[in-house]
Amino acid sequence: MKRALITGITGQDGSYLAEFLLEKGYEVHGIIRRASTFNTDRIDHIYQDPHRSDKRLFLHYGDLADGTNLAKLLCEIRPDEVYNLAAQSHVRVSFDAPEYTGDVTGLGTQRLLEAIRQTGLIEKVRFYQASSSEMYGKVQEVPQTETTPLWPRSPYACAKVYSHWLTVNYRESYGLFGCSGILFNHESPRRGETFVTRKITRAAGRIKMGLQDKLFLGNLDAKRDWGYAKEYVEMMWLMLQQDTPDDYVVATNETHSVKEFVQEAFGLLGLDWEQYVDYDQRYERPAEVDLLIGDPAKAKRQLGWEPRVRFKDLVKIMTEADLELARQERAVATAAGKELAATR
Ligand code: NDP
Ligand code: GDR
Repeated sequence: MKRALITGITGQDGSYLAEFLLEKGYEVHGIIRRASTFNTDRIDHIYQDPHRSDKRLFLHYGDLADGTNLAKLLCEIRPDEVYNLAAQSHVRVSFDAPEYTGDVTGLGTQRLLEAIRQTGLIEKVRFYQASSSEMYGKVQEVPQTETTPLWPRSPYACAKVYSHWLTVNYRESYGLFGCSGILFNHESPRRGETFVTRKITRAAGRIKMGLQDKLFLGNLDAKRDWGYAKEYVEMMWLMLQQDTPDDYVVATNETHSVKEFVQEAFGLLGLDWEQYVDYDQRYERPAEVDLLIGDPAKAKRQLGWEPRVRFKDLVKIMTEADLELARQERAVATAAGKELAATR
C-alpha cells in the first residue's frame, strides 16, 4: 500500500486530494494545525474512527513553521509521496502579512524539503509542490505556459516563486523526484469564503434567500482562468506517477472577468447583480494581476489530462451548492426564531 503525506489537508485541495488518494487505496497522512476551534470541516466526512483496524487516514499536528516537527513526522511516516499544499494562500492578505506569508508559503517549503533531505528520504520520496499562476503576475505572454517568464506581483506570489525554484533546485542538486504543478485558479463548493468566486456564490444564495442585502467587491475587471478543484487534484497525483519529474501548467485555457462571474452566478438565480453589488476599495490589491489564461497543452500531451468542467458548469455547481446552504441557514434561523417566540 502506498503512503502519502499531505500538508494543507484541511484546505480545499487537501480535502479533495485526500478523498482521491483514499479511493486509490493509499494510506493517507495529513498535517493539521492546532487551533482553538475545529478546523477539519472539509475532511470530517472521511475521518475514520482511530480504533478501526483498517483505518487509512491519519492526522498529525504540525506546522510548516516548525521544521523539527516536520522531520519527526517524516521519520515516523516514511511516505512514498509528499504533497505540499499548505500555505497562507490569500493574495490580498499577503500584503497585510508579508513576513508571515514569506515564512509559511516560502520558507515552509524549504523546511519541508530540507527535512526530506536530512532524514535520508530524498531518494524514496516523490514530492509535489503547489505552484501558482500568480507567479506569472504582470502580463508578458498569453496564454501562459511552463516557459512564460515569472513576474510576481504580491508577497504571496514572491513566496511561491521561491518555493517553485527550490523544488527545481532540489531536483537538480540532490536528484529529488520533485514536480511543480502551476495551477491556475480552481474553485468548488469547498473554496474558502473570502476568495472571490465563493464570496460571490455565497452572497447570491444568501440574497436569494433573503439573508443578505449587498455584496461588496473590489476590482471587477481582473480576468482569471477558473477550473474545478476536484479535477485539478488528479493532476497532482498524475505528475508523481511518471518516469521523470517535471513541471506542468494546469488550466482550462479560458478566461473570464470577475464581473462575468458575478453576472453568471446572479443570473442563474434570476437576480439582477447590479442591484446588489457595490464597490469597496478595501478589496483592491496594491498591485493587481490583470489577466491569467493558461495553456494546459503539455499536461494533455504528456499525461493525457484535460479539464472537463468549464466556466459555466463551475459557476452552476457552486451557485447551486450555495443556494442549498443558504436554504439550510434560513431553515435554522426560522426554527430558532420559532423557538424564541415560544419562550416569550
Ligand atoms: P486553502 O487556503 O484552502 O488551504 C490551505 C491549507 O494550508 C489549509 O489546510 C491550512 O490549514 C494550511 N496551512 C496554512 N498555514 C499553514 C501552516 N503554517 N502550517 C501548516 N499548514 C498550514 O488553499 P487551497 O486548498 O485552495 O490551495 C492549496 C495550495 O495550492 C496552496 O498552497 C495554494 O497557495 C496553492 N494554489 C491554490 C490555487 C487555487 O486556485 N486554489 C491555485 C494555485 C495554487 P488551516 O485549515 O488550519 O487554515
Ligand atoms: P487570486 O484569487 O488572488 O486569483 O488567488 P481571489 O479569488 O482572491 O481573487 C481573484 C480576483 O478577484 C478580484 N476581486 C476580489 N478578490 C477577493 N478575494 N475579494 C473581493 O472582494 C474581490 N473583488 C475583486 C481580485 O482583485 C483578483 O483579481 C487565488 C488563490 O487561491 C491563490 O492561492 C492561488 O495561487 C491563485 O488563486 C491562483
